[in-house]
Amino acid sequence: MSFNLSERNDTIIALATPQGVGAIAVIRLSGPDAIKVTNSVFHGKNLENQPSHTIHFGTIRDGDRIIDEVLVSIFIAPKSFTKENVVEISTHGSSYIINQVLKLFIRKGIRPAKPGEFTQRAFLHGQFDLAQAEAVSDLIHADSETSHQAALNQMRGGFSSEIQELRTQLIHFASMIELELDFTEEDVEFASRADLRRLVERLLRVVEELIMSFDLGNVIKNGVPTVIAGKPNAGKSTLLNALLNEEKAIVSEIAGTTRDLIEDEINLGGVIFRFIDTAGLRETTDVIEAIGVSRTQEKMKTASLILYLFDLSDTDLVEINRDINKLENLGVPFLKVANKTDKAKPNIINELKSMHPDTIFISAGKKENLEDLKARVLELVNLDKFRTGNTIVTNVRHYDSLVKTRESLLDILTGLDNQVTNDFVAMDIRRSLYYLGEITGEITTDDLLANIFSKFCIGK
Ligand SMILES: Nc1nc2c(ncn2[C@@H]2O[C@H](COP(=O)(O)OP(=O)(O)OP(=O)(O)O)[C@@H](O)[C@H]2O)c(=O)[nH]1
Ligand SMILES: [Mg+2]
Repeated sequence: MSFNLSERNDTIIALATPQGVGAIAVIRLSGPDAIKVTNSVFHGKNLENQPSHTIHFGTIRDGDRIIDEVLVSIFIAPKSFTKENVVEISTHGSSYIINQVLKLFIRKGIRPAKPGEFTQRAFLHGQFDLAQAEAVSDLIHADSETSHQAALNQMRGGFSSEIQELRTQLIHFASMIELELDFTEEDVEFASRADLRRLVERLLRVVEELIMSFDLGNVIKNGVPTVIAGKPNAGKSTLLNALLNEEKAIVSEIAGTTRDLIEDEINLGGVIFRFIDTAGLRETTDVIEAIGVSRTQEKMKTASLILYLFDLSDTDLVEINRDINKLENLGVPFLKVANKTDKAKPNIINELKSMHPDTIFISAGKKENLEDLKARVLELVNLDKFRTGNTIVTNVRHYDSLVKTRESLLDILTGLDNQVTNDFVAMDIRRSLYYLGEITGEITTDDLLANIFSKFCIGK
């Protein structure tokens, strides 16, 4: 997909609400002819004489034929999302009506919008920068409170303004050093090398922090990976099903039922968790099961959280202690979950309570005490981290640019250490500026733009 200049100046149309039947649907137009062409098919007031930000009742007609009774909202350039003339037509939500209206406008010379074209126009007209435009897409796709918050912060410019400010300071140094290049004979120093070093070190700290926030951002977007692990028959699949309220995984009394990883998302208190049911951990001669077991072990290493499940009806405390020891060495936070309280061996619960007071006792089969388990899961992921208004990088493209920025910043420092000549320092600074600019869109190629906006849906 590419956009040429003439395409950027015509008037576009798309359905802005989801496909399918609803009470109402909103069709949006943007471009110089949006109001004029709408007026030519609208019966009611003369829309071309109306002030911006007003709503008008009337009918859309194809010749004499009434297609629908509608409400038309008018936004006059530049006071609109795209900074162009924008019209939003609220029709009744039938796909027949929507198609009739779209066809009518296309016959009148309006072009169907490409995916993300409304947002792209907003970006091209300076409504917001690229990082913010991408946040619009994240916002549309956000399905939990925390991912919504992260996208909202980014769209409001939290992320961008931080980058902008650092970039401005660095530009200042770049210009000073470039100036020195013009005075090489004189041996002057407009830009203090000590100040430059301090700025670069500060920049590095911010960039490092943003890079680190990416892991957290990823978790917010894709869910906290939470592995349910334990011996065969501990009740792992039963627990997954109970949490999901759905028979997702096969449950049976045969040890070694689950072989593949089975996963699904659950929203707990506004945070998305990705629960992963695994093959029971044991030595096995079954080739397929062995592959499952080794996948489980891999998955445990990369998890944010492990639920270590064991069976109260078939428990060996020595074995449990050995497993807990292994988990402690793995370094991933874990919860000790004792399952099958409904058929626990005598005394075992009291013994466990004194040995491991933090054990959570549940019955996955009878869905007992699951609320307690959920609460402990939430506690463990340290919600404060998720709820801060802090800047969080959630976008792979930004992460990439930040990593490259870090490299070039480190190059500046190495250059300063080795007292390289000015033109080398200037070059490294320019490189850092370039990568920082990539994030906010000051430096873009058409390919990059097309790539970003194509990820939107039509009508956005
Ligand atoms: N009484 C009782 N039985 C349970 C409970 N939870 C699970 N079970 C039973 O324990 C057996 C094993 O359950 P699964 O969920 O398949 O166990 P698993 O850990 O997934 O086993 P693998 O996939 O083989 O590793 C099944 O017969 C379940 O019905 C419980 O809380 N109480
Ligand atoms: Mg299973």
